[in-house]
Amino acid sequence: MIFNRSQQLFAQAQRVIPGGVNSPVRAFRHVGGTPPFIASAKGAYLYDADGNRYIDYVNSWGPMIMGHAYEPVVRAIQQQAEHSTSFGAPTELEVLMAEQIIRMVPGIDQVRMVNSGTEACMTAIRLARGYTGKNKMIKFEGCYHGHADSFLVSAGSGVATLDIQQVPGVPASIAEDTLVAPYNNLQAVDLLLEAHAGEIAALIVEPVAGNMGCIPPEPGFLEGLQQRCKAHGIVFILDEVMTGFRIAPGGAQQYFGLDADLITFGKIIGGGLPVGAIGGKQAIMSHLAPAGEVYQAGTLSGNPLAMIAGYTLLRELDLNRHIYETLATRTRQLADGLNSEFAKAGVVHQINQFASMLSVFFTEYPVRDFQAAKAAGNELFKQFFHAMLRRGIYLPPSPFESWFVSYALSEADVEETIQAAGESIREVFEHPAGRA
Ligand code: HOZ
Repeated sequence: MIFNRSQQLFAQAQRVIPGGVNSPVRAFRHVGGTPPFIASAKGAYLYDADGNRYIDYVNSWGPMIMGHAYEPVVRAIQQQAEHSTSFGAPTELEVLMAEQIIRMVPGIDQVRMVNSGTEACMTAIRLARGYTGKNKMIKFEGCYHGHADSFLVSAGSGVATLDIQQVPGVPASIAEDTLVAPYNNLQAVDLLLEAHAGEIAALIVEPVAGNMGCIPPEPGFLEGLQQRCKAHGIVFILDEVMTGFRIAPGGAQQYFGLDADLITFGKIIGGGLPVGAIGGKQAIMSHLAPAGEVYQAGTLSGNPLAMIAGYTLLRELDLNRHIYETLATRTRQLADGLNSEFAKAGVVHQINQFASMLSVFFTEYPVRDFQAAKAAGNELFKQFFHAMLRRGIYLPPSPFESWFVSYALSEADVEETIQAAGESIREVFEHPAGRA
């Protein structure tokens, strides 16, 4: 594969953009090498600036659930653009969008649109604090809720990928209000509840973690959190930026039969355009300005292009619910195929799969929390990653990110990926000279 144009662009980018990218994981710092600069994408495939084709397992970190440049979404955006791209004033589309989300996700009374998952989580915490009059919150090691100050403690995603222990610029006075427990560990939560009785405003969790690789919740974990939040008057927040509309039409709230107080959404509800949202119970949501005094605002919030893209995608998902079964089946086929190739090559590994999310960890131990994810064989991951990339398979460039499968991925693509994985793992083991 030739990467000349990407190499040129990366060199050029590093002169004018910090690290050459607009979001850290993209820089390939963890795996090394040059990130392919993407020129276009269609369906299951990405095409880079050198004309290389890749089967995409990043899918813009989740939202491309139907594949890239999905016709109904593209057409809707084109038509809306003719009517202007921003008003900074209310539109009918925002109402339709809120109604659509409320129809699909159980237990939500109201929705506020924002521009990213970060904004959604940041607003959810402010709202929980304003509503309860308390400051502290509980989050889980390796979970990532965007880059607002309060969340950058023991965070996954790029913070874990770059191995940043403490983020400079986050005041200690803010970080100390963030209490951290290991994922899948209710006993640790109980200790925090005891030590900080009456001080905790909110508990936020990724119902299926996707920012320390994919780590599913163990049976009873989410239900246990919800029960403790209700018992202690703590606002229970599900961060569904990754799981929302992906693991089920109504996300984790529906899949696990939960009743969260607030749910945050991102990416997917913009069909790939920049969007986020907070949904939740009226009793809490009514504290947001202008109904209440918890302030939050944005000129681009409810942007018409983002609304039409998201509304079109959500309606398609709502009307074609069979796609969730296909997505899960295809992802299971992928997991089974990878398992068998790694086993044939004698490589110790764990594959965590949940619906259309998946992660490969090169370790013999089950990966159920951040410590286990960090302990998994990262050197092997890097070599495997590059061997796959050379074979046209685009994986997340970090073991701390989940793979995402799209509906555009065919059985033939899955087979191509499994074959590439077999060749890659053999190359890494049998021909060390071929290692990246
Ligand atoms: N933090 C994002 C995934 N969890 C990556 C964002 C990006 O680089 O686009």
